[in-house]
Amino acid sequence: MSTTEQTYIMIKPDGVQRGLVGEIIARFEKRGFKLAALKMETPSKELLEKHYGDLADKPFFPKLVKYMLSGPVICMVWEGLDAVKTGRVMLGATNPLASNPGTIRGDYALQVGMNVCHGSDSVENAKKEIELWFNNDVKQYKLDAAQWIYE
Ligand code: RTP
Repeated sequence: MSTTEQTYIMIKPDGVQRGLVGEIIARFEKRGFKLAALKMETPSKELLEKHYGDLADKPFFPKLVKYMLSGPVICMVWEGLDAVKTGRVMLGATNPLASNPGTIRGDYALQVGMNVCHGSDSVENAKKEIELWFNNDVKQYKLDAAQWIYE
């Protein structure tokens, strides 16, 4: 059992503008994940084009980059058991219309182009994204509550 898996979670400009930062952080904290890195950033076009590089051929790519450039974002690394997969479940489906109630997008979003948050879709991509956004500068510390979270 690996309790040290890390995922990159980002609150997009609409999430910041709508005051959802505290709510999203609270969900990850309450679930039992450990916060390993956190910052607010106004990303450059170059950084976003790298982050979304695999979508460069998609018709919505220019719109996506414009959206992500529209305001500051919150960048986070969360750590814990199955952090990548569980993080995606907590975010909900990419298109909020398909997101279950109880997920972040299912509770707070209506359209795919304003879907509040990003979460790494694989352990491999999480590693790349943590390097890209944090240059791997994540904190290592013991979460004392872990003894009440893991059997
Ligand atoms: P994310 O990377 O933001 O967590 O999203 P995802 O993996 O769930 O979805 P992905 O396919 O990687 O798409 C990245 C983001 O692009 C926007 N998008 N717009 N048809 C559209 O207009 C469209 N499709 C995707 C969304 O903001 C999506 O989160």
